[in-house]
Amino acid sequence: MNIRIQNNVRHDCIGTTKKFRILLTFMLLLFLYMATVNPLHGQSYQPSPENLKTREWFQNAKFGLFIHWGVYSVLGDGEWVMNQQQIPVNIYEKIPSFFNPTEFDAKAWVQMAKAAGMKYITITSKHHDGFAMWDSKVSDYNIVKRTPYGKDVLKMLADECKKEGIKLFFYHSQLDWHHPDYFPRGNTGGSWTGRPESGDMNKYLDYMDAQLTELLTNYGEVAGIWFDGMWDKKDADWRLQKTYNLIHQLQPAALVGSNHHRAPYPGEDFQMFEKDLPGHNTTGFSAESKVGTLPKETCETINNSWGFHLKDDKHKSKKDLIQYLVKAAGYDANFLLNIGPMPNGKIQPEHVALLNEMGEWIRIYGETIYGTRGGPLTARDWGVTTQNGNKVYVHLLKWFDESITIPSWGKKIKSVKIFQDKTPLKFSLNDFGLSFKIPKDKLNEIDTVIEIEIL
Ligand code: H79
Repeated sequence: MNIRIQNNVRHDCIGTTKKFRILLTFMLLLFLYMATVNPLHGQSYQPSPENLKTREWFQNAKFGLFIHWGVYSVLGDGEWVMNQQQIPVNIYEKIPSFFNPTEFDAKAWVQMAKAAGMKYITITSKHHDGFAMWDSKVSDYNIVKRTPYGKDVLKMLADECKKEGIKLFFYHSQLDWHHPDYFPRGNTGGSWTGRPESGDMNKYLDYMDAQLTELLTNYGEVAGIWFDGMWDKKDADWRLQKTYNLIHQLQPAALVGSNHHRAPYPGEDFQMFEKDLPGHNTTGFSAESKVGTLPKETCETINNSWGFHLKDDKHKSKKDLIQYLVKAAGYDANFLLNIGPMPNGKIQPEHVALLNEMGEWIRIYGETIYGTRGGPLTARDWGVTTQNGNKVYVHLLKWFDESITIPSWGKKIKSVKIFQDKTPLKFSLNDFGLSFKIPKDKLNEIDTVIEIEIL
């Protein structure tokens, strides 16, 4: 009886193994099928060594300047004005003839970014209105052919950035309210644009790839392409792999990122979060977004607009902006801070002043931001931590008491100091965590930075 039972058991075991093997083979075949057929998720992507080097530079850089500049600035109503005011293509096409930014000074822009402590610039090559801000040969809907200004601002900026050691990214809109082949149309840029009720999306994507080829061929080293607009047609075939491969072939070191508010697709090298820290969703854009393992960036506006907005005076404060930079670093992300230059090529003086104030702060505290990674403790109500080697920086963004206990993270502590003047602080590692005392006069309204040396 015992033997029979044992036999039965053994027999059953063999059955299970066989079933398991069949299931395994099936899953392997399914995986191979997905890998070859699924155009988005199945492709394996191996970033080149140059690309990995740029990723590391990017993570160390921490702070960049976002620039939204296009012919829309003439109307002073933001970069969405064409859609918001439902201006048909044939009327919108009149705007470039008024765009004459005679005060544009690439040197002044780059100096401003440097003075703010920014290490890179991301500028709109083409926004949703479809207007090219460079000397494109693929279409004459561009700054050189259609504006009285007639000069290639991207070229001037690229040359200046190169001279000054600032890296340059191009923001490029996949969504296009102007091109007739952007069809079927998405959720924006509807029939009011006056475009034909037919078109060939593949032709549009060929056009986009041709324009990207220009940007990645004629403007020297490009740090990356910052895509936006896929969300306009969520289920379209965007031929991502073809476009991403093209970019990686033309400039292997360039990073690809896309503001599609989803988990990254193969071929992407960094992940961005619009107006939110990674994992947050105050805007409602990031509901489907999953925080991945790629280098991260969060972008935010200096007032409430991306493109120049005449009536927008909701400028953020110096404190808001510095604290956002610090929080981003604590979340292991870069901060890409946006300004929208005016139609004359100048930047609003309030914005220049704010950037200068950020620069003053970062000249003192840069060591606690640049080159760091998110620290051992995730964000808390009181602030965040950053880390570089054996130094951990505790950024107290909201703390008014003379002592604090933070969770310990299993490291022995060599010293605890006020970062700015190296005042040593009394500390103790105890059952509740790491406690230290901060003299009241050392508490800083923006960020009390504590430097902890670990063993
Ligand atoms: O390029 C910037 C925006 O133009 C673009 N992404 C950033 C980086 C963007 N596209 N969509 N959105 C941001 C979110 C959409 C916001 C909208 Fe609206 C709310 C579109 C219409 C209502 C904001 C407010 C834009 C126009 C009015």
